[in-house]
Amino acid sequence: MPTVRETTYDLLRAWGLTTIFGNPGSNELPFLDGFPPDFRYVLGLHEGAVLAMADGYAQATGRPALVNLHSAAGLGNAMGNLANARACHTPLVVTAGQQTRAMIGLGSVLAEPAMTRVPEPHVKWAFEPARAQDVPRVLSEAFHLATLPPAGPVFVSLPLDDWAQEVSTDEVAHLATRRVRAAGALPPDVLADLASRLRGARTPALVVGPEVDDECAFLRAVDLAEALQAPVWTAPTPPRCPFPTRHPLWRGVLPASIAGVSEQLAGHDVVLVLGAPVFRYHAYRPGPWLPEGCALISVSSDPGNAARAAFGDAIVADVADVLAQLLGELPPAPAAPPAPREATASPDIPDTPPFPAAAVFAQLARSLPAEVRLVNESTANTSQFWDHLDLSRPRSFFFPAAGGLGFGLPAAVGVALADPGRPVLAVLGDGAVQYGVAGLWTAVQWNLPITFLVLRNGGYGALRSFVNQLGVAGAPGLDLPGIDSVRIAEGYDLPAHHITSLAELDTVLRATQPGHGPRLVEVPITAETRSLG
Ligand code: TZD
Repeated sequence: MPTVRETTYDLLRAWGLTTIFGNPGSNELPFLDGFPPDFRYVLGLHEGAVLAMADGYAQATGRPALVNLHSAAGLGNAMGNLANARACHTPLVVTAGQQTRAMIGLGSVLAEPAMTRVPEPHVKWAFEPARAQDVPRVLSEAFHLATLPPAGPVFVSLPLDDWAQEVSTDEVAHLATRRVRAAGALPPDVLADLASRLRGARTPALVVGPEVDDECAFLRAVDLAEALQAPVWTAPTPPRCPFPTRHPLWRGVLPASIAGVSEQLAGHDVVLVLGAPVFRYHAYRPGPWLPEGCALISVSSDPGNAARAAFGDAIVADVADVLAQLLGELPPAPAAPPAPREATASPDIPDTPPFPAAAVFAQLARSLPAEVRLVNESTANTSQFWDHLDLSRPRSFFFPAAGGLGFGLPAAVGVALADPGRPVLAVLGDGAVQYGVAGLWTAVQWNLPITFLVLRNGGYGALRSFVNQLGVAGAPGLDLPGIDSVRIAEGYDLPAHHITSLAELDTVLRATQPGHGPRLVEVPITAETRSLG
């Protein structure tokens, strides 16, 4: 009879989970024993980085990724980025090695009797198989649960003595081929009602969120906006870019406050929210939920989004399917395609550091290749970032969905691993770098086409803005003197240098190409504060 380990690798192969993101310890070594040559093991030097690499990989491919962590300690290190993955509905099968079954209850080193409680509440489901022979079926359950809407991370605890046990082929043979699918289109009456509300709207508007950022929904959302001739906003605090940013109907990102959303949507009688929570606010600025005379309907695959919203109607369904259905019900768009929106004017500044962040972002729009993917974790300047961003393809932008730092740098590694044919630019605050710095090592080892662009403003810029907004005075811990990201990168054997002119930045950005290895550049920027919603 085959072992649990052999059976598991066969199943992982059948599911396409041949890339494993991990950081090993003694509990995990029996799983890694005789690691098959058609699998690849992506080592991260800290579990926060491991989790974010897998998250970036899964978001960029649109497929689940497998994570293997070391006991409760490794799992604990990954928690911040697990929260980001949960908020972004990333399908991840997260596993951790458990002690030998006979030792779990004895308080042994690396045993955690409450292992399945460690990742709560940031997983959809957590389980430790009751017997070794259940491991393959439990992993099958985990794989399907992670993928089914609303997608998200799940957790399986795997005792180390399970791998060598034998399992009957009869028990597990069917697991490799069974298909589990969700059907998400609208029934006719619900579709007719939604289409008639849109047809009857005088001034409709769309708000799009991360569920729209896939190969089908992205293009259909453009078609729907054009068919309705409706302005489009991106939902607040976006982890993805679900609409082309130079499209003439795109109006930008909604502010992340109750009053801010209501003010922006003034004048619209029907607002259709696609694939986003209603809404993910950040700063508390109270006001009416919606402007006078405005009705809101949201469509999301997440029942939690639908139930949680404080206002508006909601439909739980697949956004890409609903878009296709609506397009069949509405008159097509006027024939002539609209002219693209003009690039936001770049500030006229001398080419000497420190630069305003807006000047750096304007340079990105001018210099980056069209197929680039962007990961952003520079928090003080997000509104300028969106003003200048020029993205027209799906799965091109990634940001920590729960607001937890430590995602961006390693997520860029996972995004590049997903498709080295699309180069990656990671825009990182000088503070953010430190939360995920271990990812630099993996980028170097895999020679990935990533440019890490560190914006050095010498502090926690976003918090300086919050200090103003919250009326806080004298808060410690906001300045970061004495960090040189170039010298840190050099310690990882990563080519790195300080940028001293925008012309030099232009050269680096243009060289962000497939086949080009990783590098890090640090750009001094001016410290600015912003309004937060
Ligand atoms: N710790 C974690 C894991 N996530 C967080 N979001 C924070 C702390 C709090 N925080 C923010 O929300 S923004 C920020 C912190 C510390 C400042 C980040 O500084 P930076 O970028 O240099 O990366 P900016 O552009 O200067 O803000």
